[in-house]
Amino acid sequence: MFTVQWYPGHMTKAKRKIEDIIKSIDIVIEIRDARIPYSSGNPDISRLARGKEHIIVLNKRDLADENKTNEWINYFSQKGIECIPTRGTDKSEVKKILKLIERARDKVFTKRRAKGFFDRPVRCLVIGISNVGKSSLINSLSIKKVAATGNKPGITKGNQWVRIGNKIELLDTPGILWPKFEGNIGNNLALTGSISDNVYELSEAAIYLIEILVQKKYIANEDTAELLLNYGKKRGLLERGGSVDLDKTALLYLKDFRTGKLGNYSIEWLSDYGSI
Ligand SMILES: Nc1nc2c(ncn2[C@@H]2O[C@H](COP(=O)(O)OP(=O)(O)O)[C@@H](O)[C@H]2O)c(=O)[nH]1
Ligand SMILES: [Mg+2]
Repeated sequence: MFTVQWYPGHMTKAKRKIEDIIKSIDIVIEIRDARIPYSSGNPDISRLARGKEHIIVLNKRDLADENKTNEWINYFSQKGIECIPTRGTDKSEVKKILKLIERARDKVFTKRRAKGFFDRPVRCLVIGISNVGKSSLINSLSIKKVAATGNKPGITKGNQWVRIGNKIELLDTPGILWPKFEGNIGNNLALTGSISDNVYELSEAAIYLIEILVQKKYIANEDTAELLLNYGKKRGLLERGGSVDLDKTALLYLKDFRTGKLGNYSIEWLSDYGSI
């Protein structure tokens, strides 16, 4: 583990905002990072999604280990949560979420009809912590903007509803969630780029990453510091005296991980957790 000195600013404000908005939402579309499906979750999500239809999207699936992603998908499905892997930047792939949203909408309708209410469009909200792909996903989902449909309770002025299917509306602004604060979650979020690079030592983070990759047998077990040095040498990241520039190398290693250049690596496996 390495030290991440961070405190997500505006946490209280973000909390209040979501709690307000979510009152008028029927379907919560929660985005997580497929490489860290546990760490990219929010500590209060079960409370926030209570009484609503809850869909989990494991985004950035193109960067993750497919087998591990499938294990997580099965896990969430067994818990009764609709779950799907996606690539948020790919429109046709994201459209598959619509099927899940339609199923959730029909469940909402069934419940409402049982209470004697007429059908009205269901309202969806995309939520997730920073950088998981919320905006990309909303862009890929949106077909066209609809005119502002007047004031709805709890919705900040200026936000717009987008019609994304038959009787399905989506708020065009995502809800930003706060992360969990426990164990090595800060570290995992740093690796995937959900936390600013300025609040930890790059070389420590790169070494932490290498240790995980070794432990999960994605790469061979060799001296971690040496691996990093060789990486820098290979990429020509040398200082004036000819020695490897460790900071630049660490940053490049992290970047290459984040963009999938190192390989399709999942940092968190379902089997890492006894029960969650
Ligand atoms: N490789 C990959 N990159 C993605 C995916 N979804 C989003 N991104 C990238 O991740 C970064 C953060 O995405 P963004 O939508 O701004 O995240 P937000 O902070 O949750 O709104 C951007 O550079 C996106 O292009 C994906 O599925 N795969
Ligand atoms: Mg965004």
